[in-house]
Amino acid sequence: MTRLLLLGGTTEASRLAQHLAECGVDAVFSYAGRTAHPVAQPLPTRIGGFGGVEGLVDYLTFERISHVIDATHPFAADMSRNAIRAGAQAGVPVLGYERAPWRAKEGDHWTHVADMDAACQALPDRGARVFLAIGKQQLAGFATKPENQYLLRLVDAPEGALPLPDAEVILARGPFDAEGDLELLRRHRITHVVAKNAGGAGAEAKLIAARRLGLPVIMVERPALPARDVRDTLKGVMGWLKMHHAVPADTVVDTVPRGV
Ligand code: 3Y8
Ligand code: NAP
Repeated sequence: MTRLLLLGGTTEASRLAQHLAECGVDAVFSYAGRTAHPVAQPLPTRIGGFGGVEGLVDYLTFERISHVIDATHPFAADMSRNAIRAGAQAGVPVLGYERAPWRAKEGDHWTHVADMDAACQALPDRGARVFLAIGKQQLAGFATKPENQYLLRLVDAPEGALPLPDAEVILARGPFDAEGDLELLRRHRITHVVAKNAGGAGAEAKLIAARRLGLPVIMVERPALPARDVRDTLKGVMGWLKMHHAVPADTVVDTVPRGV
């Protein structure tokens, strides 16, 4: 009996949820509860952590989950690591639905760094106008360079003071478009962009805009994950589900992207 757990929170997860709903597959969509009003999904949806690996093992068991599709963001490494471990303990197959990392193209001026501390070190000590397009969970480290000006793009307004003395906040959820991000970088006279190597289309706009303006990008590489089954397209995910007899052999495996 097929019952999928879809760990979401990305554009790809939302597209897969749409396809699974259209195919009538029994699936539950899961958000961490990071944002106040996450986008509604066409599947039954749970919100909040599971309670670590053990909590996820219990969830898989009690909810009789037959397969897990981890379509979380490449920087949601704890969730992915927990899913791999819980799946192994519960005997439930887990697939990573992981978009390929971005690669620098002609005209890009990227500096690759391993983590946020290195990203901060790569910035000038003062006088830079930095677009910190990394959300709000990893801002504290940039307080070591308070003489730069920071532009933050967040999903929800921050509760309380930000750890940066000279920061401006704009609220937006994405997915974003290149024209909008070009206008944003110009309006704020940005000199540097800091980005996570998220991959996918939903956050690439700022990189396209930075290329057109010849701006340097400090690119934070994604955390390493343990070995696991991985597919990077919706068609690949549906093929994996068929291989595991989780969906009927005649299930549609490809869709025309719905605006994403
Ligand atoms: C809660 C669900 C969809 C999913 C849309 C994608 C695209 C827009 C780009 C910039 C970069 C950033 C951030 C970003 C993007 C998509 C995708 C993506 C980056 C939502 C969502 C949730 C989150 C969590 C949030 C983090 C933050 C990161 C903002 C929903 C909108 C910076 C990552 O306030 C907070 O605490 C925000 C936390 C994790 C990173 C951080 O460390 O702060 N995403 N983002 C999910 C949950 O609760 O499970 O609210 O609807 C999803 C999306 N965010 O359905 O179309 O697929 O990548 N999200 C990064 O990539 O650097 C913005 O501004 O250019
Ligand atoms: P994380 O650091 O890897 O996970 C921290 C804890 O949050 C997990 O151990 C788990 O709690 C819970 N969690 C994470 N994702 C969950 C999900 N989809 N459903 C239920 N619980 C979840 O995660 P994160 O980086 O904060 O990301 C949180 C969410 O935002 C994910 O859905 C991710 O796809 C989305 N997102 C993240 C980023 C990013 O830059 N990190 C960007 C875009 C979207 P328990 O241990 O209690 O189970």
